[in-house]
Amino acid sequence: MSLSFSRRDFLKGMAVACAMVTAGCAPKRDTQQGPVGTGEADKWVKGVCRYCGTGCGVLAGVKNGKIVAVKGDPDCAVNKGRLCVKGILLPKIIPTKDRVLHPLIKKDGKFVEATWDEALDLMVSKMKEVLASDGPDALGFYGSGQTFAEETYVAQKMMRAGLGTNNIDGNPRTCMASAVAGFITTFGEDEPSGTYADIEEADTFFLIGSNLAEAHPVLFSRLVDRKNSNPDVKIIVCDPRKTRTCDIADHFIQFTPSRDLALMNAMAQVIIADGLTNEGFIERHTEFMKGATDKLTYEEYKTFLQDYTPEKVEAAVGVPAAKIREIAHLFADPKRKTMSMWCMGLNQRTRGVWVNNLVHNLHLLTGKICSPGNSSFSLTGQPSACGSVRETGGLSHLLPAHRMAANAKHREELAKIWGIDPARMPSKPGYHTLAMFKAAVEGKLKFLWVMCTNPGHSLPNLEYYRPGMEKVFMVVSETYHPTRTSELADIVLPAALWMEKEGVYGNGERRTNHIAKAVDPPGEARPDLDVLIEVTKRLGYEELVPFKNTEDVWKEYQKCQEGTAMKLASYDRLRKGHGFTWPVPDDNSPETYIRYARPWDTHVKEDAPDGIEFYGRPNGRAVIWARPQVDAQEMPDSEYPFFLTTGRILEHWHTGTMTFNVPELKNAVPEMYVEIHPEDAARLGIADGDLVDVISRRSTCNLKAKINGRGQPQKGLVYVPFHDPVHERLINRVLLDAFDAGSKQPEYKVCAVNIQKHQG
Ligand SMILES: Nc1nc2c(c(=O)[nH]1)N[C@H]1C(S)=C(S)[C@@H](COP(=O)(O)OP(=O)(O)OC[C@H]3O[C@@H](n4cnc5c(=O)[nH]c(N)nc54)[C@H](O)[C@@H]3O)O[C@H]1N2
Ligand SMILES: Nc1nc2c(c(=O)[nH]1)N[C@H]1C(S)=C(S)[C@@H](COP(=O)(O)OP(=O)(O)OC[C@H]3O[C@@H](n4cnc5c(=O)[nH]c(N)nc54)[C@H](O)[C@@H]3O)O[C@H]1N2
Ligand code: SF4
Ligand SMILES: [Mo]
Repeated sequence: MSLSFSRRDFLKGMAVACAMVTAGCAPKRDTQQGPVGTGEADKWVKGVCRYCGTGCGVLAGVKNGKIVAVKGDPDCAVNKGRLCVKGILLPKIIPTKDRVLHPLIKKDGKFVEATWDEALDLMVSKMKEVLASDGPDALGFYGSGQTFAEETYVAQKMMRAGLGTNNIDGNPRTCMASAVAGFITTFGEDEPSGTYADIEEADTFFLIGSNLAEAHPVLFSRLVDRKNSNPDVKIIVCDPRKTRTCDIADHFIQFTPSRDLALMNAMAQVIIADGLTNEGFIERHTEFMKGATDKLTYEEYKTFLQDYTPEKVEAAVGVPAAKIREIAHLFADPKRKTMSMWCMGLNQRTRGVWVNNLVHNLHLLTGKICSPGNSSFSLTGQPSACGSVRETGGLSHLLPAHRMAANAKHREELAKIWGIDPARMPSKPGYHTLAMFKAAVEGKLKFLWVMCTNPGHSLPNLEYYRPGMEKVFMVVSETYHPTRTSELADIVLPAALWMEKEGVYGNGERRTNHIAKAVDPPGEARPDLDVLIEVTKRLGYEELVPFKNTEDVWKEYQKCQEGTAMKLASYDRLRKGHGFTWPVPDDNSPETYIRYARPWDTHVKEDAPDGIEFYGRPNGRAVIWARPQVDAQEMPDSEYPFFLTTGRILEHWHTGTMTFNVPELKNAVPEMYVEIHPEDAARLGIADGDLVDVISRRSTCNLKAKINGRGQPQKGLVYVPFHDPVHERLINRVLLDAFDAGSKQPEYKVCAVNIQKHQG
């Protein structure tokens, strides 16, 4: 090997190692981070990281009844001992000055401490009053992908079987709803076919609308390891903005926001035209559709794609035709295995479901699915959006174990398990998130229980929705106070935090993992599950909650899984193990690596062709969808000439209640900012650090300009991380609340704004 060659390799290796450090991960798999904290721990208790959907296993070091350190669980397959900077610093979110220690009741506009009895008496009497005066649909529950599975399971049972309404929704609506609908419309069942283990098998990675380096840092470090271990691995990153994830990209595709439908249709067109399809797979395992019931022939689909040749779309998409051809060939190369990963760049869109379908299309056309390294993988955001909401039935249209509220057979099955008259199960789907908060604004919703989420900060178009939160009688179960939601509450209930209670999380790769209780909660804070059970009893539905502990809840929940392809591991196995990817058909079966394919998934018929069967679909075939390009609801115009997109940074978590409490994270990025392209900034006389007005049809924010920062938007695009709770920087006031007609997920990723240097 020549000197120049090895030097280039060395430099490339360095760039990759630097990329991992910027992602807050140690560069080597075998260098386990030491625990942070003070003193030696007396014992180490097994759990899962509190933050992202990666689902890293942790060990919490306990001394004198306090968590003094956290380290990665070396036996958890997700992270093998590794953690990112937020995970390592977890002990610091617990003993903070803004923990809520006692129930609070608002009297004459001021919060006063109350006993649990006083708070629950008031809450339950209000619920009964509303039930009597306005009926069950005037009550609502707004939950979270950060609760434990047991908590959401009980919450939805209380709302449906108890109160008699499907008005239970949660923040996964703002996060995963388009991915759910994408999986269901394509494969007939929710959640990915593969797991993270595909990262170590794939040769080509197609990342679109995911900033893995900042939002899933430990998965990013696995990707970096994969690239380091094999020089032939190629990474395509598609994003309207250059992000830290692009540091390891071989191809960075910077396209016009919301034009990725055209981009992927063009890739499909190239794949077919250039003979890169897997015709046998298409023939045996797929069918073509356009509307919900409109079948298409393969020929008609090819005709549909004629509008999307790379040459026809290159100007609109902002990517040269030759580049589109190049990445289509790389994606489809029959000698390579391809894994796609995406997240909010696709889901948070008015065409979120369609754009999810289009990624699946690319895998189905090439047959690159259902084998190791070939995977169409939607990344999950929250630690338990899958485990606690998609699986337990925590959305207004869902029932436990992937059943549907509108399906009479599904309701009957559940009523039987719950020992109630099926007539007690409401058939009308409840309010989805934005409809629920709109009903509060309009005075139709009279009572709302918010648990483990902060909608007063995280909903879009806040100038419209916040007054509704003030108007409705709102109970907020929270660990910290004040938050942008708890400040609007009538009652605040103090919640035990992560590892102050026992429960189960389910991560983005179908991995169910158990968190043991390590320490007692402070003050009078209680686990949300205890409060849910007590409120259900006080409402008079004692028979619905015969649960003494979390395991009792799990056992009943497991009964709901009988006869489905979504069977989860037993509590005993979960307690002892380090997570199991479902289906786990019985106590002796191993976890499942790949769904819909033998030998892994035993739900597949033994004689299925190629050992593959998409059994969620009536005919066992996955759908290749003809979905046209449709732009975002609000595109720039002469008055609002910029695209605004919002998202995340490594150090902070959502509404900042936890991460702004950690000095190291807060000091790293103390306030949020607006990223601007240098040419746009120069044209408008804006220098780095200047205060800028970000103005939309809804509202205005003032943020400092960031030019050539860690994220670099294309010309005509600005980007704001949404973590800042301070009014002037609370960017969700500026966003519009358009949503996908199918998934009802809001379009956080695209709207139109103007920017100007702040005067005075
Ligand atoms: N540090 C940290 N990590 C987190 C979180 C956190 O708050 N902080 N939250 C977790 C949660 S709940 C979630 S949902 C995930 C989110 O994880 P990601 O989705 O990876 O993160 P985001 O920053 O929201 O958005 C990803 C990218 O979408 C791009 N984008 C904008 N418009 C478009 C478009 O039109 N098309 C496409 N294809 N892309 C576009 C943005 O430029 C951005 O880089 O992160 C999880 N991990
Ligand atoms: N502009 C913009 N807005 C967005 C997004 C975006 O990309 N851009 N993304 C959307 C997405 S994907 C998501 S997931 C949402 C997230 O939005 P939210 O769910 O509103 O944000 P979090 O800060 O995660 O809220 C969790 C709350 O639960 C509290 N908490 C922590 N542990 C416990 C517990 O054990 N029990 C109880 N009761 N409370 C607890 C925390 O203090 C915190 O206030 O934001 C959405 N909003
Ligand atoms: S990657 Fe996600 S789950 Fe893992 S330590 Fe970081 S925040 Fe926690
Ligand atoms: Mo999310």
